[in-house]
Amino acid sequence: MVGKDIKYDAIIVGAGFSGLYMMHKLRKAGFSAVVLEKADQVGGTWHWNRYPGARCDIPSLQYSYQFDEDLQQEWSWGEKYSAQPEILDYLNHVADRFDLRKDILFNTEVISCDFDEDNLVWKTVTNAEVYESRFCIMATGCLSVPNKPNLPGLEDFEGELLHTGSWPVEPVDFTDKKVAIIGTGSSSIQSIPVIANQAEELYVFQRTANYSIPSNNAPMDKEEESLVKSRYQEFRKENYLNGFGIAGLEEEALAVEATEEDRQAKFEKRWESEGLGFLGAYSDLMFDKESNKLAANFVREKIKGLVEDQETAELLSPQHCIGGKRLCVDTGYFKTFNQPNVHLINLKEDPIKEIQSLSISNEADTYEIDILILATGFDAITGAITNIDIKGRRGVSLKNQWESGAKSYLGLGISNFPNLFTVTGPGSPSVLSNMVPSIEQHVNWITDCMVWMAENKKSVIESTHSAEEEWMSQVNEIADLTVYKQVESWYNGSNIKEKSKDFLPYIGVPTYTEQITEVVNNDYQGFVFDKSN
Ligand code: N01
Repeated sequence: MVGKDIKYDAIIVGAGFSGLYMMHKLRKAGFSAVVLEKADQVGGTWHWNRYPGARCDIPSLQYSYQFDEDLQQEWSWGEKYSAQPEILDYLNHVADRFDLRKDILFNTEVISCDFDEDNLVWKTVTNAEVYESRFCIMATGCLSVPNKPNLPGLEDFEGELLHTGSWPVEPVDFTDKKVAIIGTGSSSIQSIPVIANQAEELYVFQRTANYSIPSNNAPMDKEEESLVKSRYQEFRKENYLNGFGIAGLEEEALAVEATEEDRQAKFEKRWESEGLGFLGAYSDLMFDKESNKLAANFVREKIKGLVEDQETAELLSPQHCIGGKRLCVDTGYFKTFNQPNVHLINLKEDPIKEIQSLSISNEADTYEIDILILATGFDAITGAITNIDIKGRRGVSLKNQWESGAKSYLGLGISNFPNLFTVTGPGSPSVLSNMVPSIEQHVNWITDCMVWMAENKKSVIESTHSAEEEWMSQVNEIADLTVYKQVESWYNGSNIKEKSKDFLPYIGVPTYTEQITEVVNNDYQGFVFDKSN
């Protein structure tokens, strides 16, 4: 660290979807800003998650920026659901098209951010320099810090050790290799069919079976593309009115009131074509346990039909509420278990005892392997923020403040942390919405706020403790009405032992949108400006 101080209006941490748009928007509004990015290129999540089969499960025409009409008209997606390389190409295109790279510092890891109360300045320390700014904006993503479980003997493994969330840039060749993969969440469910086609043997270590719906991915339907592009702006606006911010998910009918025939027909139709939209077949699937069970039973029956060996089918059949853990969308996942080189190991019955130099053992067996893949998820939603040593007023540490539960007002501001914003932070729809429009909504809100502050001669904004408490109560009250809280998942921190078990995403894009707009209309109610120390 050379200690050279540089003053900006804002420091933006991260050059993924959030950081790139944040930079563009602030620059256009006349603010000086710089993006600090740990990687050597743009992309964020889409840079790090380049495991085989990585693909978005929100339709490409919706998982894209809307801030520039020419961009959304000119860019053409190749498939209904884009694969990771195409999304990364898109982000590179955006970075070039809006000349963003000149304001991004790559290979720059943020270590700490300290608020200097005397000078009302954030000091951001990186592996290279110290930066000074009035605002600090965390565009750090919700799924950026890989969860590496403390498995016995892991440090002794001498083969190739990989994590789906920090996959190497160079392609990994599985040919003639014996491979083990631990975890059966979205990342694993996407990568298993691809790896199984190359590897000599693939051992899948499953703790909890997961629901997955076929993606039925296909080349982009040009007619649909033209239709959407002919009314792109209205289409995007309509999507903000849907619960998850995604088109086509909503139905008003209740599963419990429908006839068996109607349910079978609706579930079948959505199984055949909708991916994540399967859960939109009826409006009560995420609210009523009985309705949820009907949908879950349908998927379990499908698994029985897809997997030849019925003992394996039973093991692959989840027992929790469908959608409680994030629903997965796959390309041939269940059928992969019909291949003779694919083996399912039930960790619930027989956990991993030890990892040795080139093998994994449980009580029953020892599996010789060359490659070990951890598909064990992330320290989600808060991990990338608490990984940075952030200190606010009176030296209060954010990590400590969040130890008994992450609290934020609107998922945008945190009490004791003046002029610090989070893009899609805890308490906002974030991971329970289409991330890209939610990111754009936050970036626009933050920029408008900074412009308003400049126009109204305000230097410092900070959410109040009471606003934050009330907001997080609301987040939890809404979640209480759903099945989300009845399932252990990364939505509620259950995947990380040390983490407080709070449900963090706000469920319901339309009500959220109404409320953040109302806050602005009421002169940023719940925030205070220029509070004295
Ligand atoms: O991670 P996960 P992921 N021993 O947390 C298991 C997004 N995403 O990377 O359920 C053994 O879902 C764990 O088991 P359990 C998407 O939002 C999107 O797959 O805790 N197993 C689970 O099976 C997704 O939800 C796309 O019992 C252990 C798995 O590891 C999110 O990223 C694609 C273990 C982790 O599953 C995370 O998905 C991919 C241990 N010690 C990802 N620790 C898109 O399509 C954990 N597990 C856009």
